[in-house]
Amino acid sequence: MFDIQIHAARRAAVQAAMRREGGGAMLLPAADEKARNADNHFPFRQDSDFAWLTGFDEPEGAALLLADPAEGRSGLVLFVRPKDREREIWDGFRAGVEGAVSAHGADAAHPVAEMEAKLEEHLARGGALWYRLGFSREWDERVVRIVQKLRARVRTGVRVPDPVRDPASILHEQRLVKAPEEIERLRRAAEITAEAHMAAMRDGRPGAREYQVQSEIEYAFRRRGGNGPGYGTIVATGVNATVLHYRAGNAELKAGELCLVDAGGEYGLYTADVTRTFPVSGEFTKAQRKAYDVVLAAQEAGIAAVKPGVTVDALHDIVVRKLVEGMIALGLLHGIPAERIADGSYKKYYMHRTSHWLGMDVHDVGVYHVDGESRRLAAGNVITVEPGLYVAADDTGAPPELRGIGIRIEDDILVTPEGHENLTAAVPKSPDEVELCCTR
Ligand SMILES: [Mn+2]
Repeated sequence: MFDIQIHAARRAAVQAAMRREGGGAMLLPAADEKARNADNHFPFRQDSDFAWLTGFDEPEGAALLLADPAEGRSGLVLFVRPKDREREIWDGFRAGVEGAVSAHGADAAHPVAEMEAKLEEHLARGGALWYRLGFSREWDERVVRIVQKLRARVRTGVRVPDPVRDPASILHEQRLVKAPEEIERLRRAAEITAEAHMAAMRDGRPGAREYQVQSEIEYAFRRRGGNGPGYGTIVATGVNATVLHYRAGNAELKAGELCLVDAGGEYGLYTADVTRTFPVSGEFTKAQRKAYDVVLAAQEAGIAAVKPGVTVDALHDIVVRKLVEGMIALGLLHGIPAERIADGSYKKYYMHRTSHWLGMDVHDVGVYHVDGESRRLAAGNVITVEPGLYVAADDTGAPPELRGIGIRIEDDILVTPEGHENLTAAVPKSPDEVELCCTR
């Protein structure tokens, strides 16, 4: 992950925030290996919170972070898989309890087999337990068991964690503001993703299948040292582009169709999230270009507005306004923009939100509302701007040449002190650039 000092500094900041809120201990489970079928597992991906805090990249176990460690101690306790010569021959290196202490800055480490008993010891001091309920049933039950065991011992002087608080209010607030080393990872993810999208435009020709375009994209991710896609790659040609969560299937790309690609490469646990829509033939029809220009104008207006202090809702409103003006110009809606915005009829063609946070998770952590109001952007936030226009194939109210097309354009925007920086600006976007890339 990152240098050990970076994770140590993050933990110190989290501990300081915990102390401001009354202290206690934060319990973060590591990700487990997930079964795919029979005795096969999905490729391992560490839990983002756990990885952000510890930098420890092995499955199973947990981290316990004490708000108030003794002088000279880090306050980090790790529960890890123990060294096991036999298992390491089959599955690879394990840091073990020694490595968790020497290489990862833990005060102490214990094998996972002792986790429950050791957690009980650590949590017998009372105080807040920062633990995210409702994420893993197995972990929820473990925490309940520990609390029950401690309660049964209260007459011996032990205390019970109280209250149980969501670590998100501390951890996710910090993850929301990206540090320079995180922005560097996002830049690498963006670079790899730009190459992948250009490959898709180049190879997404008539006769190609969606899965072939997907394979070009994911080849580009991996070839450049990325982990692979940060989320399920969408390659949707023709009417498939009107299905918002369509994955790459086996449909054939046909001349005259638009192909929508929503794909982002993950690099060092940070992911890009980019959507482009290109003409399979290499050339937009007149009607397609008009519709494309509507989405592009909305997206550019949204990006232009990104700066510290602007709310997430304000971005959405700017984008919706532009889209609705365009929908009227295209003959999809009638009347005046303010009325169509007020009655929500545009949602037939644009039904999703414009932005989400981006980082280690594609829909990254961080609340969108603060004190009941839309959150204001701050320097270091990374947000997507992704307007779309989707016309159902059977929409008899729409001009025939627009039926069955889906267009979305999405970039990853870093909020800077001065305004913003488009991290994914290298991915061709103007219709001329896109056409050029398609025919190269
Ligand atoms: Mn997105």
